[in-house]
Amino acid sequence: INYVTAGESHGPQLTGIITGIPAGLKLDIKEINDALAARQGGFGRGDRQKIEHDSVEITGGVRHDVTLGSPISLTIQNRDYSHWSQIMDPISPATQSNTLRQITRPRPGHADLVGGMKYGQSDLRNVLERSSARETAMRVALGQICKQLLAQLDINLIGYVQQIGANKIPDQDLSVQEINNAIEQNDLRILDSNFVEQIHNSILQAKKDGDTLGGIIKVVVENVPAGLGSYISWDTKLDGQLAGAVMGINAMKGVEIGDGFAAAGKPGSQVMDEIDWNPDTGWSRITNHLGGFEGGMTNSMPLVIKAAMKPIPTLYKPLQTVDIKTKEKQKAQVERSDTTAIVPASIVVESVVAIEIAKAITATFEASNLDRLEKELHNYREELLRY
Ligand code: EPS
Repeated sequence: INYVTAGESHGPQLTGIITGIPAGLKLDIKEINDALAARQGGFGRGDRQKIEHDSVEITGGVRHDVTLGSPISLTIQNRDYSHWSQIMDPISPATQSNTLRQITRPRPGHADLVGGMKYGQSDLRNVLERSSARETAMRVALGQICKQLLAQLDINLIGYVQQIGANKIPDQDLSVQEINNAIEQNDLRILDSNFVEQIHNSILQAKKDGDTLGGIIKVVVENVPAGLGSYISWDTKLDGQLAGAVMGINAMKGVEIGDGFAAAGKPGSQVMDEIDWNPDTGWSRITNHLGGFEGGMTNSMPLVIKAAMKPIPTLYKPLQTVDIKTKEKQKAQVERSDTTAIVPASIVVESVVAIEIAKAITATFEASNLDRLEKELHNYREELLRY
């Protein structure tokens, strides 16, 4: 599986192409659109989402709802383009009137300044438009195709929010289904709805202060067979690939597998997961401190991946910057933005994790056709049971 996305935040549309999805997968478009809607939602979003109603159009690789094994191409319209059609026009040469709304005061923490330096841009809009998290809508659409593929193989996953700003929600050891039931009860994708009011207030307070909030996201993946990824070379370790994909999401500053950083301060006896065996269910671990990975390989325990998201860099009460044209000290550009995007980001993290697991599965087993892949995986699971 490989994928690429294209498109600017206020350009005509987002485009995505994914290759390597087996033939014969029945796609549920409504489910993809539901995930896109969920990514648009969550308390703390700004006004852009009142304009957008993301839904996916499939333009290749699928016939009568079923994948063909060929590259799948998707588009998502940017409704906001109607307000930007001159400024973001892909074809017409630049004139005075279609180059209004230039950005010259880079926001600290955003791609603006370094992107401008690297690509030689005098209008930082040329950086902002692509570095915007708008692009993650397409990663969600592609990721949800992979999530549907994994569901066919009895592998299920979910992403949820564990911390928003300084508000930590006590974590619980729950199944994917139980997590889903709990987070559906509120607009923060958190396990315990008793925290909702307190967190709403802190988001509202941040908004009032012209400030923003980050947070922590956790993804759990269930029923992954042992042995995806490999210890044989650094770049075949699946935990490394997952960490790379998660860090590749806008605003991510940290990734943990299992107990992660906390494991560093504990003695080994409290970190290693003792091995067990049972004739009916095969090999397992008594605990899961290592988050389902040993030697860069899945070990059949649930995968536990956490991501730390920094607060959004666009501040309504802007920080100091320097204008790239005048070199004068100024306040940074203020753009319409969100107070927090931690809820949408939890769906984005879930989606890229789905892509990486699907990638590992389709690289490990013959995956031209879903039926064959199902049989191969079934045989492999049986073989592991007898090991
Ligand atoms: C973003 C700024 C806001 C967000 C946007 C990401 O958009 P705008 O500049 O149009 O107000 O709403 O996120 C999305 C559009 C999205 O779909 O997630 C930014 O600067 O990164």
